[in-house]
Amino acid sequence: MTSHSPAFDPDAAIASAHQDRPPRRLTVAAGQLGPISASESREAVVTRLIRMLEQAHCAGAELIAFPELALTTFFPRWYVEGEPELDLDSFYETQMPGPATQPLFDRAAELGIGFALGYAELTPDGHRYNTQILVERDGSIVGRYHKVHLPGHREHEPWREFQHLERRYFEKGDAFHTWNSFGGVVGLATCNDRRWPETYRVLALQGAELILIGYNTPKHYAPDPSQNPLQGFHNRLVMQAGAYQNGCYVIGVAKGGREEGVDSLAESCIIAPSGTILADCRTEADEVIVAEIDLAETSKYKETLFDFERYRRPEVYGPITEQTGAIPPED
Ligand code: CDT
Repeated sequence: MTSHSPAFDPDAAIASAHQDRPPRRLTVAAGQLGPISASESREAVVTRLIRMLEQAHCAGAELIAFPELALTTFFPRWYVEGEPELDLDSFYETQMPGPATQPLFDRAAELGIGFALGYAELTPDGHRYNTQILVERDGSIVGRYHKVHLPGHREHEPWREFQHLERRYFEKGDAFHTWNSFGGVVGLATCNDRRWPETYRVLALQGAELILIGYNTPKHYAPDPSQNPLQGFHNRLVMQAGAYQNGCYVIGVAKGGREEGVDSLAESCIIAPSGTILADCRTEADEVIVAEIDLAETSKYKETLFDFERYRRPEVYGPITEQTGAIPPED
């Protein structure tokens, strides 16, 4: 007589393990900015940020993500040499918090809401970065990130309608980071980083469950304007894929609208690890969106299809870190 013991079903085991996992709920927000003019003061911008912080808090949020370079106009659109009326240094922060930003930190700590904020940083030893910080609910800075992928160009290119001189005005960051915060593992990335799959994967390999991405994306792409009508599609395509393929929540938050004559994409959104959109902005102005997420839900993807430990094949991925450009086969 044969006895049949029930076959081990790994998917059922994983599903039941998920059911036992306690939820780690967090209400998060994106604080999208409309345009900031070149003449707008830091104080005026900080007032706008505080208003959104308060709205997010009223909606129950404990964390709000603000955009890239959220304290000033997007100044890399100007070539400054030969334009002495533009005082470039005035666009950088030498202190964080500084006199103009301290009220944002104070109000956030008072309300018990954390935030991510992008700004141009000039360090005491003279380095310039496109920086993003993560601030906990008590007002302490838990992480600082320097943008890794700097798009655009270094020299004046007068054939363009406007410049994109991030490669002139910033140095490249040299690492992605995550931090234990907000009851989970949070990572930061900035604008152009979101187009590169390596960004999400390197963050997810450091355990990222929630990735906050601020952006300034002009709708006009001078090197290939055929991409212009696809800007919104590409924005979602990359962030939804990044979320799904790494079992992470992603918040993408824009500074959108027409700023100093340049139209920028808005379309901020909050994305689940399934890749679906939980909330999205409908305007190109200051706008807050909110979603309740459960960080424990990330395990549904991280422990099944994208169980890195079980399925990744790093021994086959050598070219990812060994080369930058493509090397096609020789004839
Ligand atoms: N800020 C930023 O990184 N913007 C880029 C546009 C680059 S076009 C020269 C982006 O990827 O959205």
